Amino acid sequence: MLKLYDGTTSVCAIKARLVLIEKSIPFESETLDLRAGDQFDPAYLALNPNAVVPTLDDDGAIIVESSVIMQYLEDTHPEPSLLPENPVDRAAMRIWLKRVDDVIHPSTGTLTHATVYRPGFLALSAEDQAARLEKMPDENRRQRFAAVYKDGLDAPIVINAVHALNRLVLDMQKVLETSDFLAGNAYSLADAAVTPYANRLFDLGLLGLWAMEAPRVFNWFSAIRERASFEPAIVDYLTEADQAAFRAMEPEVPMQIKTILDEA
Ligand SMILES: N[C@@H](CCC(=O)N[C@@H](CS)C(=O)NCC(=O)O)C(=O)O
Repeated sequence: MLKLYDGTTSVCAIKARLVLIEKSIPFESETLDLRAGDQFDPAYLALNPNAVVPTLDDDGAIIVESSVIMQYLEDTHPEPSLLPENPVDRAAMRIWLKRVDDVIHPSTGTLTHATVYRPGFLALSAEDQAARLEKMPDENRRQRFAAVYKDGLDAPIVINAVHALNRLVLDMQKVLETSDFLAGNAYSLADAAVTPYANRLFDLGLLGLWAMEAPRVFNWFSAIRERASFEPAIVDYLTEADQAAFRAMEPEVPMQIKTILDEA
């Protein structure tokens, strides 16, 4: 059986889980505790040297990178197809996947770690904080996390992250004015790739900031939440501790983000 190394709230792992569940592919989850640092375990690093989830083990074939995993699952389990039929929509789907990887994922990570996960990091001793950052193999990632743990929403990189997410929602609105889904009129890998990020904006209490400007995004998100894959891929994985971490977020965060948007 396929084995997915994942994390409960991990946006990238959710991309993989959505595709597995949309395609009714049986799989076993090996859930890593990312806050406890399971991703730095040498046995896991041997599978994924980037020290991130998800990682897919298909009978010994190790596949990393969430967008690659999604497309691998499409190749190995082509039915039901999550590829748009025509090449133009297919190209649009690939652009969404690329945008998520290049821009939306780091921007969302910046925002989530500056708000939800910062208190847990700051509660560590200075030595443990330094050790935790040092373990991250990717220098850019390490610098980004160090900046948001130090300054929270005041870190200068937060401004770029908020603008990137603003552009995402507005571009989704534009596309959804003429089609039911992000890459044509059928659900595709593009929708699965963007879902965890829209859901994270929702969980951070931020999606409402675009209620007036992006009504189609709200319709799309409602339709996504009603799909049979949403609960088992996202909601059912949340632990009490995950929910408590999101609930403990400072209530003024949405206003702070709105201020950044208004200052643009
Ligand atoms: N480009 C990678 C990014 C994976 C990634 O950043 N995963 C996060 C969870 S969404 C992670 O494992 N973080 C570990 C950490 O925070 O140390 C992918 O798409 O698979």
